[in-house]
Amino acid sequence: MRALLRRAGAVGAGVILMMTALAGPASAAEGPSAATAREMAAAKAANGGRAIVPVDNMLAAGGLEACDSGSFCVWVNANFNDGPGQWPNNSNNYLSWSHASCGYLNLRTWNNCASSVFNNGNNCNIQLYDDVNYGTGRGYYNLARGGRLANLTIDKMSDGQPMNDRLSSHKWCSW
Ligand SMILES: [Ca+2]
Repeated sequence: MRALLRRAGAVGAGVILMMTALAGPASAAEGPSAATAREMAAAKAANGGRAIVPVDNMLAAGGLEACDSGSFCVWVNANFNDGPGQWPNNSNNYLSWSHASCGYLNLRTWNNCASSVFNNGNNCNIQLYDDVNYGTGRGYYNLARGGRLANLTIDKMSDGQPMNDRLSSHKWCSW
């Protein structure tokens, strides 16, 4: 009986370990912005309730200027934060392009992850798609050369729905 109880205890510990392992990706999926917000709140509390002014060059790291000339760029968060993922060429499936902070629900890829975008191309407009393989049926968006969208929750695709966390492929010079 005692041995059985010990074994049950071991199984219980195993379950707890498994749950801990599962909690890892879930907390990572909330992205750096939530973590940053928590850190800012903690810093503000530690500073006697006075707001902490972010260091500009820290926020700029990975921002708009990190997008290479000639590339189409995407970021995990609004305002060109956390990225960029960038492509000088077409991409027919963002599942092929990994980015850890996109979270496990997106298989840690750029698929359905972008929240701000920049067409830093040298020659062409670009068409963005909800679907893979440049499919227009689920919604697309025409972005002119030089065009940048800082918050995809307010930009709507052809189906009238916001573009945030939907992009799955893009094609240059297509409209
Ligand atoms: Ca999609």
